[in-house]
Amino acid sequence: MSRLTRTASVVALLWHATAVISVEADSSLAPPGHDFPLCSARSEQPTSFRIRNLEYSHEKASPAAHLEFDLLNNSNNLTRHCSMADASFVAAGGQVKSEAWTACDNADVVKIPEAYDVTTLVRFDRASVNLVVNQTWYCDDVNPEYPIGFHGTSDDKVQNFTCISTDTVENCSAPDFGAYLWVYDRFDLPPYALEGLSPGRS
Ligand SMILES: *[C@@H]1O[C@H](CO)[C@@H](O)[C@H](O)[C@H]1NC(C)=O
Ligand SMILES: *[C@@H]1O[C@H](CO)[C@@H](O)[C@H](O)[C@H]1NC(C)=O
Ligand SMILES: *[C@@H]1O[C@H](CO)[C@@H](O)[C@H](O)[C@H]1NC(C)=O
Ligand SMILES: *[C@@H]1O[C@H](CO)[C@@H](O)[C@H](O)[C@H]1NC(C)=O
Ligand SMILES: CC(=O)N[C@H]1CO[C@H](CO)[C@@H](O)[C@@H]1O
Repeated sequence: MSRLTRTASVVALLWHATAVISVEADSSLAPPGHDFPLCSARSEQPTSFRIRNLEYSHEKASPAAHLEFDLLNNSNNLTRHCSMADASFVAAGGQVKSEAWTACDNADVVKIPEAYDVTTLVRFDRASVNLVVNQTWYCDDVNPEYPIGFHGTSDDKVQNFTCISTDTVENCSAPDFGAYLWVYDRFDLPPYALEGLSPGRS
């Protein structure tokens, strides 16, 4: 990376980091669900997502399809409403990139580890009706001095996916379902990282 590119990235990072700095100063900006009772214990046992109100819609003239659902993480009782449009959600046509991930809220994912945002990434293959959800979340319910981050994933063929199709649009929905959530990584965060209470920090 050239010095100029590096400077530009640092500037971009600092711009995004404004919110991060206030995370350390304001515990009300800690990631939601972090202090939910038994958050850590549940995340270390077999856990699950609950996926509700799933709807898929593709206007056939459009290169992208829309997918939305509510996602409850049963470890910390946190619900995310995911609403996304992406070309990778369209069936066939060779458009599907197997490694395409779409952020739950369709936003760009900014990788700032210190932000400790709950991030949710989604992959949906219309042909096989396979839905993969990756989420990163945080717990410090046992002791705020020892916060923990978790990476988990679910991978399911959506059951009873039912569609109404016209010449111009395909609309589909599915009944609510529970998805096994495999926690494939657990990582320790710096002391009090989620609280902004670290001694010596202002
Ligand atoms: C979980 O979240 C739901 C909806 O946000 C809320 O009604 C419920 O009381 C929460 N459960 C617990 C145990 O806090
Ligand atoms: C999604 O989860 C899988 C584990 O099933 C992991 O290997 C992969 O790196 C994750 N991808 C992203 C973009 O988080
Ligand atoms: C799918 O439909 C079948 C038949 O109606 C039903 O037995 C099954 O429980 C449904 N599965 C889900 C996840 O709703
Ligand atoms: C498909 O869904 C869209 C958006 O929800 C709706 O406006 C439209 O009427 C639906 N069309 C059919 C044929 O169900
Ligand atoms: C099936 C399952 O994991 N259910 C749990 C969902 O999460 C709530 C709390 O968020 C627990 O009370 C349930 O046992």
